[in-house]
Amino acid sequence: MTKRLDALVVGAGVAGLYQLHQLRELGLNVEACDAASDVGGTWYWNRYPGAKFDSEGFIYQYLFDEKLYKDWTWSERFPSQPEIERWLHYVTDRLDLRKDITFDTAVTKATYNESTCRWTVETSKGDVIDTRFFVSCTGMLSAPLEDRFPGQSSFKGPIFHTARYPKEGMDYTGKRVGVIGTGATGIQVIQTIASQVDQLKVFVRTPQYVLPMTNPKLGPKEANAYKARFDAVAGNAPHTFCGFDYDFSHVWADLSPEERTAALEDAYQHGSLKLWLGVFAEMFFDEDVNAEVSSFVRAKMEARLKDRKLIDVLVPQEGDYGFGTHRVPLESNYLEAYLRDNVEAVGVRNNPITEIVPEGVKLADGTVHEVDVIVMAVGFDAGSGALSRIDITGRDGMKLGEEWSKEIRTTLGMQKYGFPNLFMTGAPLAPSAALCNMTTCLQQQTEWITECIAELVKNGHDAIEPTLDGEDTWVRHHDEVANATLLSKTDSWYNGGNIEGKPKRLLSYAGGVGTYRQKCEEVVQEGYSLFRMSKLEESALA
Ligand code: NA7
Repeated sequence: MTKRLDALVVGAGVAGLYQLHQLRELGLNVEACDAASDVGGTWYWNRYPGAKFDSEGFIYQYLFDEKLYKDWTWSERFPSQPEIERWLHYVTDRLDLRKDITFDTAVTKATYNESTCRWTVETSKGDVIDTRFFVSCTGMLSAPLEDRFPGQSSFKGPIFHTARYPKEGMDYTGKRVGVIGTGATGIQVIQTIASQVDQLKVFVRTPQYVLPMTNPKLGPKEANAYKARFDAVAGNAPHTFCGFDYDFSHVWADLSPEERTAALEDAYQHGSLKLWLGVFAEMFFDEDVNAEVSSFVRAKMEARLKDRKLIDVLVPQEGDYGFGTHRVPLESNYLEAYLRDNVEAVGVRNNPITEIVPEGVKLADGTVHEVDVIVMAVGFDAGSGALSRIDITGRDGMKLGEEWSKEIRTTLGMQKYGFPNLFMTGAPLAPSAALCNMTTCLQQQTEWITECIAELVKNGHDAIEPTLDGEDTWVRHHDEVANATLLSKTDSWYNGGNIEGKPKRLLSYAGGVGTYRQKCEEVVQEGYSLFRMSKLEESALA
């Protein structure tokens, strides 16, 4: 039997939970579904050892409800996955969301019907849903690159992607473990399991700049102190460059060399992402500034590693790529893990992994590194991946996956030309994980979508879709901002460079969270410029 809804929210993570709440408050007949067996999204799937925030807990929370915020207490500055998952359960229960969420249900197909301005959505359970609004909260980093190497299925031990880590955990005692990948995820895994395993081989391709995390436990005094700052945080974070509590604090040209070093040192000691996103904005635009900041971070890393061979494999060298031009991970004694006798860094930049064989990991020169378990921290098809993996057909038979395999375009990152009444969060060309505290961005995007749907309903319209001109305008602006930065020059998941053949474009909007919010508001004030709202009879004729 076909279920009829006003809105279907796909995903029950940070965005989906709040989106469901808002659309329900609006009075819509709305439900959510999720492929997972419970709420959490990213924090449901990424349960690998050491998974945790790189954002401070107090800033990652929802800011729309002061009591909801203050009734939850974090136990440490950068909480770990189990605590984060518990927080999302707390939110779900407080907002009584569970009754409207169907779990273990993936959307497999969605087709727009021009004669009704509605979507027909099919799920892995065989359900068919007829909905006016199809709201994707599927996450920016939720399509794992699971099949990365030939021969994976031949491996004789457990092999898994970090985002599909076994729920029951793994006992590493006496095991020889291989970890492939040293992005933010691999680093958390490596520093956590190094002392648990018999032997750890880390396969390192591109060296990675890292910053140390300072992660004190929070007692009642510290918790009360951060909660007392609620108004300041809620007022400030949505308007900063990256949605954190801090913003760029210094102007490079105004400082002497000594003052610059002092500012960098001060931010380094903060033990957060501040050195990256809260000191010098010039670092993102000016190659000379970037080179100096890169050399500051490099010196810190080299001093900890000491060993030249390790430095060559693990530390980006001059001319490699600039600090902060892709995701900077925080770490806790990650570099020191390589100083242990049971840990080996295997450089695979010039001797790549060619295949997985039953005994382990085989490199181009024929060497086989024998291991019992392989952890693949190899990343995601970011931004466009989750929706491209669903068979989505819009107007005139347009397929979203096909469109994005040619060029990744959206309007404000929240809609796509040719796909009326499809709304997206955490999608390409909006600020997202790359350069934004995720909860700050997702709150704003879901609120914008709710306001847009309310406006549409109020005016008796049936459909909204970007105009082609509108989409061109946004893509042009996005590219102008992106190309003025050094971000587009480094390949990583930020620009699709981690996947062969993926069209390149910076996936996250680089103009800043505050600016993006302002632009979204301007579009509303201008009567949804960039978009076209239509009534059923008009849209059927169009
Ligand atoms: P990332 O940041 O995309 O990192 C993936 C890592 O895996 C990175 O070190 C890659 O090296 C490595 N990788 C990928 N493919 C290969 C092959 N074929 N051989 C060797 N090494 C490989 O993913 P994460 O999960 O760490 O982080 C994603 C985001 O999730 C993170 O930024 C947070 O925002 C949350 P490469 O750099 O491509 O040489």
